[in-house]
Amino acid sequence: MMRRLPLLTVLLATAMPASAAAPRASGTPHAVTFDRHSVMIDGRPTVLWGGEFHPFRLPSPDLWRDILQKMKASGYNTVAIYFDWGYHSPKRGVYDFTGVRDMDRVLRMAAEEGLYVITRAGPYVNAELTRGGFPGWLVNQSAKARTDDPEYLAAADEWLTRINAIIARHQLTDGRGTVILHQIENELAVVQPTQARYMQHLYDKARADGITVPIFHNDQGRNGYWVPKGANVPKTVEGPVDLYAFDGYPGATCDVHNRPTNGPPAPDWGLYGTGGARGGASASPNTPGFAAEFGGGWFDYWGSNGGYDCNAVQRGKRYQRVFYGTNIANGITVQSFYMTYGGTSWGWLPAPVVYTSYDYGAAIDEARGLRPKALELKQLGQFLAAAPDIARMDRAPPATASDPDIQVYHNVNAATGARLLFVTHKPSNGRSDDRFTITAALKDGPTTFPAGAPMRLNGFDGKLLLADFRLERQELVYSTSELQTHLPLGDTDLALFYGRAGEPGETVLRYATQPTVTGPVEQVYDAAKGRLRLNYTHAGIARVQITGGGRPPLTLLLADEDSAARFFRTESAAGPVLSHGPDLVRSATATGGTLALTGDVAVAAPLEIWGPPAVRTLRWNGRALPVTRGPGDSLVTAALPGPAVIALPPLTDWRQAPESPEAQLGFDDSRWADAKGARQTATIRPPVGQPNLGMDAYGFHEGDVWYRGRFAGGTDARKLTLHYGAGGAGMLQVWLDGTFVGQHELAGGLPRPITTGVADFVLPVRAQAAGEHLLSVMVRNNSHNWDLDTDDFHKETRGLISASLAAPTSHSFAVPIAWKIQGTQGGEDIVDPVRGVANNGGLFGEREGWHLPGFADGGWAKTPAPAGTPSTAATPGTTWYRTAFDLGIPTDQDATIGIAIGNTAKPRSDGTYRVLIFVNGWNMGQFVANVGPQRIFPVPAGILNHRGRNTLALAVTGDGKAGSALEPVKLVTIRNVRGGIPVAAVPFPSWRARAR
Ligand code: IPT
Repeated sequence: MMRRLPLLTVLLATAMPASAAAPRASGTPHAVTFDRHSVMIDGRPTVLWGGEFHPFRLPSPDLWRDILQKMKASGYNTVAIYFDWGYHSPKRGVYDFTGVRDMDRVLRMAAEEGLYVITRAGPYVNAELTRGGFPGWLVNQSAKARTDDPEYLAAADEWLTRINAIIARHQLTDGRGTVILHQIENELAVVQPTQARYMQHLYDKARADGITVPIFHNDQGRNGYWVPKGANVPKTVEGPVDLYAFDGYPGATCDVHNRPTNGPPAPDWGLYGTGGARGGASASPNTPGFAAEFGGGWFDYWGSNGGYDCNAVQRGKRYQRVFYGTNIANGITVQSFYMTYGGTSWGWLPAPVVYTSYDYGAAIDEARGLRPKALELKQLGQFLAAAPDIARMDRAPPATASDPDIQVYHNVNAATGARLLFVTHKPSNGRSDDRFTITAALKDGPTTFPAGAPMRLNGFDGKLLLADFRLERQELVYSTSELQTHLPLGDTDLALFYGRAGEPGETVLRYATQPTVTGPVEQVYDAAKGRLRLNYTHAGIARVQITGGGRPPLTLLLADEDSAARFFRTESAAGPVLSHGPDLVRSATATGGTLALTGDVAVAAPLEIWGPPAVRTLRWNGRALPVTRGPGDSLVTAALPGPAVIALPPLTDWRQAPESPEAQLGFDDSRWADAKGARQTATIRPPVGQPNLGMDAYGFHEGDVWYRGRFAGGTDARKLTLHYGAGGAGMLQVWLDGTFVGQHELAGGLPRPITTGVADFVLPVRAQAAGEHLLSVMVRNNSHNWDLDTDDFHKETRGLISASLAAPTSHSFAVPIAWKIQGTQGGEDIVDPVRGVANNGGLFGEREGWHLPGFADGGWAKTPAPAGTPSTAATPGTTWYRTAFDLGIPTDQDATIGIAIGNTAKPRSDGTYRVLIFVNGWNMGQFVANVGPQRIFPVPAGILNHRGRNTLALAVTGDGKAGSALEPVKLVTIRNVRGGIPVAAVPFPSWRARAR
């Protein structure tokens, strides 16, 4: 039963921008336009507050909803999604949008969960993906990528025709979805005429394919590249876009030892900027400030010391307030944080610059848990939703602080009169502890506040304050506390303000006559000005009731920062609901007097809610809960139970089998391709006269590739030199006539990894004996480079580039070698279309299906545990281990279980080996013992069967030296809550079912 709203509320509601309303696929078309301030939906200025999420980095489609719900609950109204061309296309003309690749599904879910979507379809995306998202087969084009060369355009159009059609089905503009903006290309920083024509082609193609929302490009920094035509701003490059957007990752980072560095202050990339296109003021004055990517963490690299937790802190709490707050003050009304959920670069997705985990230090960690910074983001996002006036602000007369170490940005919305006062240190990376007052020309005239105890800014911090602001049916003169949210509760209004624990706060409201105030605050009523001043200290949650004074009653919740961060706001059909207690509130459904909430509990706590007055009974995750009246107008339950501890089985009953039979003389390679004459498109080429050995030319793009080379023995057959390309922390292994000769690894991770190398081996003397000899070489290709600089870097050769066998002093290629090559089973005609192109390389075991559930490993040797003891000493080459285990995670719990290898406290081992980890046939990542840093590999529910049988297969490749055996392997619980959402098993075709 809904109460009738007073007329004033109805009027305010219709004037409310859409950012306050949840977007849905309503069937009703919406106009998406923009002006210099903001994007507008049906004419209503709207701040888009977004975060990046890559469905391809979470190969369990039901969990996409989990991420989207967590984003929504964390205050976002927008999700930005890259689409990875290569993920969908194993072969020219072959595309797959099913299962884990069902992009219709993620766009549908985003609409169902009430998030706008920014689609970023490439063709090039970067994103720390192998080839920056280009498909494997594209490296075989001689046309330069990201130009208007017809060969490249024809390939790009294959992809665009398909992905544009999917996106076009989910646009806000026709009411069938919530796609609101669309990006073409990504960071195209070469701006020659061929790129201009290419951009025009992409724009025209998107329009021809039915994309009707505004189109933009993401500039690599504020270069002014690809700004809308007609603004004539010096030093900019105009192009076929409707909006100009840029990315930026300013601020503090972490050094190689994970020590925080004190970075520069937050840049003024909008209203307060100076210096033209590259400096401050907009490169595109007629379109909104738009940061298509702004640092929400940073990626981590092979050989690091494990930088994600440090990045989460450096680009986390307080950084967000200072940097994102500075953006807000600069009128950047479209902001999207990269990443919000990074996830996992499973299989062969990662670019050489990253390892398996793409956690990114993002607000939602790889195991799908909310980091503390997510709770702060929620406060910022809810603030923007609560203050839609911010979508349309300009600089107001300067406000000053009484302390020179403090700066105050002062903006005003000319239509509503609302003011934003953003307070930071001067410069904003200052860390001093300051107490001060602010003087600003408010509606009432020049005002110095607070009147009570001075404001405080202690350390690296920023505060977004409001003044002259309409808050439901109340009028805020100013507050030194930050607004988190406000909502109507029938006849009463509620507002939640917060501040740093222990700091003073002052809130002034306008009342025609003196109201009655109850609660732990000091009050002063100024009858002349009609203003009520409240003074208090932020500690816990103070509840204040204000009645009378000529307005509807107001409940003020005045909380300290951390207490406020635990409130969730959800929208039910009967009105908004504010909840406190659970660790996540996903949804609220009102039916009559019952309010049904869903969410997660990590630690048992009572639930307290403020919601529509008709609500009398509560349900939590489907169960009815007895409620009592809380203090004021809330309802309170007994403690909601936390999760039960999950008992994980030890991994026992292993079976083990050696592989690398390709090294043996008797191995049959008669069906392998001759590596002698393929077309050459790679950027690194062999010396003249040498064959093209690069794996891609033979249709093998991912993971391992094998070569067998035959030569005639002789005195020159002494020194073998192999030039090869293998991506980040890649390697090769060499055998002569079945005997292991050695291996070579691409040294070091470093932020920019070494991706090619030259390996020298002195061959055993038997190579000099007359007759035919066999070289067997396995190259572990840890992926292709990105094409960040538009220089075809993604075409750098993988596999062998050239081979020379000669006397040590000779520079001739004395001994000819006839090579054969074999990689992924089927090459581009992948044999496992369910798991897809990223799942498999060309290990013998992969070609034979040893990684798959149901593979008959009964004939393999039993081994108690694949631990690195002398009795299980390693052999050079690859050895497989298989086991199965059962899980029985309670149905009402959500957990993330990981596979852990060795001593998880250390980033690196002494042994030289690496492991491909297959869970139910899905390649969940690579452990490289001597490089690191990742030792725990989260496996998403759905890939992992939480309630039943699982198969684990490990392909261990090492140098065979003592100490290079596999270290102990175990299951670990990374995260565990009571709650979650239903997750269906991701299909895991077994060995029997496999097409062979
Ligand atoms: C920029 C890219 O647009 C994005 O795809 C991703 O690579 C990201 O940043 C870094 O994680 S790259 C730019 C900062 C050079």
